[in-house]
Amino acid sequence: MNATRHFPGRISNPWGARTPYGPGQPWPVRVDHHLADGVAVADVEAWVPSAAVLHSNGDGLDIAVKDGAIVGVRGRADDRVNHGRLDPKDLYGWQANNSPDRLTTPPVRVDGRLVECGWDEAMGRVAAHSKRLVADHGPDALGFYTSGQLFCEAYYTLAAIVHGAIGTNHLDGNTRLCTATAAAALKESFGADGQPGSYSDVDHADVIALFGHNVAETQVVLWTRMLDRLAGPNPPAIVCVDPRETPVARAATVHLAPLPGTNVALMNGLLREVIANDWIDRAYITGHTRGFDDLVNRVEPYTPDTTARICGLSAEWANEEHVADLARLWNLDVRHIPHGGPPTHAMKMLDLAEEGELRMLWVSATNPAVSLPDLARVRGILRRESLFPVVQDIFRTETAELADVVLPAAAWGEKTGVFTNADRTVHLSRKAVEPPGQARSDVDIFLDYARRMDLRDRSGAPFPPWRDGESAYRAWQAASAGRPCDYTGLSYDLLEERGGVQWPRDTDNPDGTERLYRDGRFPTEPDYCETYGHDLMTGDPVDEAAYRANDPAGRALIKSADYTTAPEPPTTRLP
Ligand SMILES: Nc1nc2c(c(=O)[nH]1)N[C@H]1C(S)=C(S)[C@@H](COP(=O)(O)OP(=O)(O)OC[C@H]3O[C@@H](n4cnc5c(=O)[nH]c(N)nc54)[C@H](O)[C@@H]3O)O[C@H]1N2
Ligand SMILES: Nc1nc2c(c(=O)[nH]1)N[C@H]1C(S)=C(S)[C@@H](COP(=O)(O)OP(=O)(O)OC[C@H]3O[C@@H](n4cnc5c(=O)[nH]c(N)nc54)[C@H](O)[C@@H]3O)O[C@H]1N2
Ligand SMILES: [Mo]
Repeated sequence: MNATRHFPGRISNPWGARTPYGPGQPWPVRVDHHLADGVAVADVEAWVPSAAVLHSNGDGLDIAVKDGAIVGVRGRADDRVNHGRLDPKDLYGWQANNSPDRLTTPPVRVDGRLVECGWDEAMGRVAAHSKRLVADHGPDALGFYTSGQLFCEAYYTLAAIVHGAIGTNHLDGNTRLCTATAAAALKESFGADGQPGSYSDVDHADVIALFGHNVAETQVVLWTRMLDRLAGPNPPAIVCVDPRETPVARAATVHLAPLPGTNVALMNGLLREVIANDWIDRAYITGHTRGFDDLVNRVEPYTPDTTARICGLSAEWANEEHVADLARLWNLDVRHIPHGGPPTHAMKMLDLAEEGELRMLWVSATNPAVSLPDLARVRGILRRESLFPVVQDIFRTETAELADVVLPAAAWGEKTGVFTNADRTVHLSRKAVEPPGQARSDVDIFLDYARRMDLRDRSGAPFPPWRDGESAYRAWQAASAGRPCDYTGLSYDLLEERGGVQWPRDTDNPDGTERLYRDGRFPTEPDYCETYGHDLMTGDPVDEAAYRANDPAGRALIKSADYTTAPEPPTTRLP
């Protein structure tokens, strides 16, 4: 029925052949695969369930294994995210696993050069250095900078070690450069950061608006879903807001190209039009939201003319109760868990390192010597004598070259773990092959560190109490119970059997939850919300008393802001 296809031209045509469909119809299955040269499907010894981790789309796939090595991938026809399709990163990204320049043995810096040694020497140095810094300068001398590309088991373990046992707030991720803005906005409006919608919304939408999202090139499989709707009967209209002429812009019904950094003015202008034309559901707004009147006043000055002029168009971690819950769960002293303010911003950690306050920075699965802003300064700080950088990666990256200790990690396909995509779909990725040389999974590296640091809970038992990825995941499931992102129903076995499932999965939603807030109730109650929010203009946090006094009682919070000019407006030299 569904021929498995091999597209040799998938780099030049990332989206593959069209399978058109109409509104409300199921998206047809198209199973893509790619195998190494000379390997036939019949040669594959095992297909190991996994999903793509190289972008936040989470395409379900199986890893092909032969003679203990990854030899290819095949899309999962039954996966809700991709219905079998794979993009170029999915099809070819696994080749990096087999690359000869993978890190296999931990190097440490000796007389200015990185010299390979064993794990004992490398981790021994990291633990000894950490202990010395904590003793001499306190836990805030240590900083940790991680990634959005690891598995849930590794993050939860790292967070438990850093916030729980070491007790520093200096933990940030590359998501700071990335989707942290969207997560923060969701918390401000809905009290929690789960994305309310679902990729299956594409199947019935009349209009798809893509605001500064070049989905065609960055979430390729999601764009094929949109292209298949566009090729079918009654296609949706595409609205693209992007200063550049992207493939999305070329396919769009309407393309608005505002000057970079003028989005707030444009959105305010669009909201003013929507309100002025009464294209709104007043009963829903009254019943389920707070702040609409403020919004009306705020957007009033953004007439089409004003908006067009500005845009250059022709037109946290803040809820005390949650911290106490964590302390109970982890059996730690609540005073030990830093929660006076949000975790330290990555750029702030670099400021602290420059000032000599931060003396160790442990970087995992991110390459800040390439991806942070102001690179000359970043590299200068990483080279400072007073800083002890530890880099945990699968390759000897630009950042690793500046490290005092480099820890070789097992890559995707070489370890088992769970991760979640942009529409809340949770996937399990099973270990398919052994990691090269002495490389170890990220969660095992963090747990080894915790043991060498001799971290303990209040009753003196080793902390974290879990031993490996699977037990870390069970601890995370327990921590998520009753929270908006409840993972308790998403066991490894269930995920292996079903492919992707959207959190939360509970007795009411045995197949996972397609859309959040269908009943118009939002997790904004003061005892349940993840943040009390901020003033969007000044950034000042709203305090608990003020939030309680104006209890939204399960309504969503409509917040608005005036347009302000960007701190660094585009110039002809830096467009
Ligand atoms: N092939 C590939 N895919 C990837 C990745 C990758 O490295 N390679 N990375 C993954 C990751 S980590 C992420 S976060 C996603 C990112 O995916 P996207 O969100 O699509 O991000 P970008 O391509 O960085 O930017 C999207 C668009 O925003 C436009 N833009 C810039 N400034 C403005 C502005 O002020 N207003 C508006 N409206 N638009 C603006 C840019 O012209 C650009 O076309 O991609 C993921 N997918
Ligand atoms: N100029 C510019 N800068 C940008 C962006 C941009 O568009 N332009 N985009 C921004 C965005 S959205 C993002 S998300 C960031 C991304 O920036 P980075 O986080 O630096 O992105 P990557 O290069 O993907 O780095 C990931 C690192 O993790 C390693 N790695 C892969 N798998 C594993 C594993 O299993 N374990 C371990 N320990 N390591 C692993 C890889 O070898 C790689 O070195 O860049 C941001 N910076
Ligand atoms: Mo990103």
